[in-house]
Parts: sequence; structure tokens; C-alpha cells
Amino acid sequence: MTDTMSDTTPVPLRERPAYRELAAHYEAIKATHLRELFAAEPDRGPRLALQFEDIYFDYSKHRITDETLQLLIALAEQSGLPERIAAMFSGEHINLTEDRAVLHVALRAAADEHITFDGHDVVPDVQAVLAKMSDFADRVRSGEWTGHTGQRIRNVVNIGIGGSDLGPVMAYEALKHYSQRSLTFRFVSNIDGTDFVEKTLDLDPAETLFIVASKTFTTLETMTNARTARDWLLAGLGADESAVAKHFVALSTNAEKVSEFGIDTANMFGFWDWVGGRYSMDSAIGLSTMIAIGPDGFSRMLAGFHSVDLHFRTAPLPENIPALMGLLTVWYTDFFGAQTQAVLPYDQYLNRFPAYLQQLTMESNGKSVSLDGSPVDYNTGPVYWGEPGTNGQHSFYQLIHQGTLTIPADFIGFLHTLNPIGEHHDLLTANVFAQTEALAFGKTEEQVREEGTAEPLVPFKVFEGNHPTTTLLVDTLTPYTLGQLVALYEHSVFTQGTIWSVDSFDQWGVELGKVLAQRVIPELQSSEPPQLHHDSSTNTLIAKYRRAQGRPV
Ligand code: G6Q
Repeated sequence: MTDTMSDTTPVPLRERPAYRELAAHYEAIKATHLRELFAAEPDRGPRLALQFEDIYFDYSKHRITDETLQLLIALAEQSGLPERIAAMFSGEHINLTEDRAVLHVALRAAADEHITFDGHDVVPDVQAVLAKMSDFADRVRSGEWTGHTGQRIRNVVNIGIGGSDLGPVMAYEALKHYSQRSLTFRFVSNIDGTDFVEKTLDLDPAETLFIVASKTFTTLETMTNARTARDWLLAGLGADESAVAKHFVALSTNAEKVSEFGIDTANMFGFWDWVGGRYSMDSAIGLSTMIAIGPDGFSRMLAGFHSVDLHFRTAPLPENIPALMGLLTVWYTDFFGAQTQAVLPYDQYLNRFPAYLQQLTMESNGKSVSLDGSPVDYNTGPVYWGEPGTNGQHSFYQLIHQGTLTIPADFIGFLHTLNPIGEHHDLLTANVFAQTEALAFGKTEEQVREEGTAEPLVPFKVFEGNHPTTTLLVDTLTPYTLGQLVALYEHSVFTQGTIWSVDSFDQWGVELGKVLAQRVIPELQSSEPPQLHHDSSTNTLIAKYRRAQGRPV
């Protein structure tokens, strides 16, 4: 905690004038249907849309009027969004509870930019790590880097969890089209031994490189998996510890722990405590991505991130896509009582994108205390979830269409597919457009009757509509546009956190999880019956487990 915490807190959300006006405005427009909004304004679709480079952002199918937008923008201003953006980019310690700067934007800054943090320009540091990563990635990709027995590396296994896993997995899946196909990539995260066993079952240790990705290098899951990997490698190669040097590299901020583990710090790729775990896929944590798509591809991804950083920093709020995305989420969360936000990418390569966003959004804004330490009296971060289209249409879309909840949804579509076979892409894209249309406009009783529906079935076939959606229509999925998409959501989260006055960059809930298990582990493993001082449920569960392992209770 910093002394300045209370100085930087704006007036409580409910007391900001725009919030009060939005509350009254909500009452006035909550019954207005998207059908009416579109009927009243023939060019609403193109008017409430923005083109940013290759991304078309259509926010016309939202339950908003011009007045809503003006009020949301006023709320952003009254919440200090422009000042907070400036504070982030200038390296201020905006992560108040951990007293840290939040500078993931420096990871993708242009090489000739200057971003200072506590008086130190961090851009040269970032560039030095990128150069080291590029050199290593090139050597693995070309076969120059060999394993202990001299065989070339064919398998790359990233061991990490949370922010040290979800970004790399998502990016690898998303950019598989651009990856070097002669290399196999696997991602081990779960402490469940099954994850390691299944991911390495068909791999030859002589050809396998482990990337141990951990900011702290103390995380239980990652260190346990890394030790298991070392045992697996040495057993498989019948070799001594010296083999580790050719098969293990580390991505971390903690050189001491890396060295303790037995990884030469020459094979360590560093980053800094101003990079939050869930904001780290474009730091050294992205080494697996770089090996997969090559240093040039990685640079293009960083350039995509950077383009959106510049946009977020400089575009006026009414034309600022991530700011609008964030404000729309606030609108539904705080006024419509929406508790979830769906993200529905219509591209199979983005199959892990919703999972990635779950961490980014929910770990950032799943908070109930505002920056001054007082409890909030409004809703904060919604549940983000989703699946790639069209699969979701055959399962949960039913609830979005005809359930009782308001679920704003982001549809992400692409003008061009990376796999143009037959008519697949036309059919896929037709579904994007048809779904957002159906969600907005629904089907009235009259329309259902006109279709000749038997009277008793009419109520079941009516679609109320008025379900808000955003469409992000992107030219093609590339490293550049992937970087842009991630940055859009990062800054949307930032915008939301600013309005809600929460610290979007700490994660005390995660820290709790890291500590809790440590108490129970010895109680499961001790050879003597432990003295259990938990509640009666937990004590019984522990005893049951011990009995199953043949340990005395
Ligand atoms: C992310 C969180 C968390 C973190 C993991 C892994 O913002 O802090 O998900 O990334 O707990 O931590 P390490 O990288 O330190 O192993």
C-alpha cells in the first residue's frame, strides 16, 4: 500500500454526476427495443461503428442512444480515465496495493521510444531481452541448438500456470497457422500429474526442450512439474545433471531461484515486476510463441499490441475502441445487472481466447474493495466466458436467446479465413451476422404466426430480442491482429477498473490459494496422524484421503 492511495481515489462512483444521470437515463430507456432504435435511424449500423486499421468495431446493436454514450464518456472523464491512461504510460505506481508500476505497454513500445520507470528507461532492457529471445528462438528453429545427445529439438514444452501459461497456450493455438510445423508444442500447467504424463507420453527426451515459465519461480504447480520434468529427462537420457543445461531454459524475474533449480542463468530470459502475470504474454513469457512463429512473427504481434496502445492513449474517448468496450461493460454490469459477458470468436484458432480472457478480465476486476480500501456498493467485473462459434450455437446460445438473463456478447469474425476450403467460411460468417441480427431483433408473435405456427406453440417460438452484441470484424487472423485483439481487451479491462476504482493489477485471491494448500500438504503426507484443527468437514476429508493412502489417522 502506498501513502498516496487516498489522494488518487476519485469520488465514489455513485456520487459522480454522470453516474447519477446514467441511473436516471437507464430508467428512461431500459424498455426501448433495438428494433425501435434501428427503425428510428436508418444508418445507425454504420454510424455506431469505428474502423481501426483492419478491425471494424460495430457497437450499433447495443441498448444505447447518443445520450447514453455522452453520459458514459462523461463518467469516464469524471472517473479520471484520461489521467489514469497517462499515469500508466508514464510508469506511475498505479498498482497501488503492490506499489508497482504497470508497464506492459513498454513490452511492445517501439525501440526508439522512451518509457521511464523510477527514472530508468525500460525500453532498452526490453529490447535486450527480445534480442536474446530472438537469438535463442532462431537457434532452436534452425536445429542449431541441440539436446544433450546432439539431436535437434523437436518438442517444446512450456511449464507454467496462470499468466505464465494461458497467454502462451492461447497465442500458440491462435497462431498455429504461422508456426513451424516440424516442432511440437505442449503446455503443462496443472499440478495433477496427469497433465505432465499425457503431454509427454509420446515425446523423446533427447529431442525435448522444457521452458520453465514462472515470474516468481516459486509457484507450487510449476516447480513441481519442473522437477518432474527434470527427473523424466534424466531418467530418459540415462544422463547426469549436466544434461539439464541443454534441455531447460527459464523465463523469470528471479535469477536466484532459477539458479537454485539448476538452470544456468545464461539460459534465463528475464522480465520485471512491472509486468503482471496476466499481462505477460508479450514479455519473455512469450518465448514459446516466438519459437513457434519466429522472431519476425513475434515482432508483428508486438506491433499489433503497440498500435492499439497508441490508439488507446491518443484517440478521443468517443472514438476510442477499448474505452467504449469497457464503458459498455460498465453500462450493462451496473445498470442492467448483467453478471456475465460472452466472448464468441468465430475462428477455430481462437479456441483458447475466451479462457485467456477469463483470467485477464476476472483476475483484474474481480474485486470488491475500491482503491481507498472501502467496500464497493456497485457491481464490478462480470464473468467472462465463451466458446468458438459455431459450436456454442448448438449448446448455450439457447439461454442467450430465450433465457431470462441479459448477456452482452462480443462476436469476433474475420473477413478472410486462413483455411479457405469449399464454402466453409461463407457459412461460418453467415452465422456471425445471423446470430447478432437475431439477438438484436428477435421474432415477434406476429412474425411467428405469419410463419404458420400452430397457436399453442407461438409463445415458445417468440424471441424477445433486444440482446446487446458487439461485432469485431477483423480482416485476417495474423500475429498483428491477434496482438491488437488482446490489447483491446487489456485496455477495456483498464477502463472498467478505472470506472470501478479498483486495483486491476493485484490478485490477492490468487496469493491466498498459493498459501492455503501449504498448510494442508503436511497433514496429508505426515507419517504420524496429524493434529487437525480445521472445521469438521475439512478434517473428515483429510482423514478419508489419508485412509485411502494407507496412512494412519
Ligand atoms: C497473474 C497471476 C497468476 C500468475 C500465476 C503464475 O496475473 O499473478 O496467474 O501468473 O500464479 O505465477 P508465476 O509466474 O510466478 O509462476
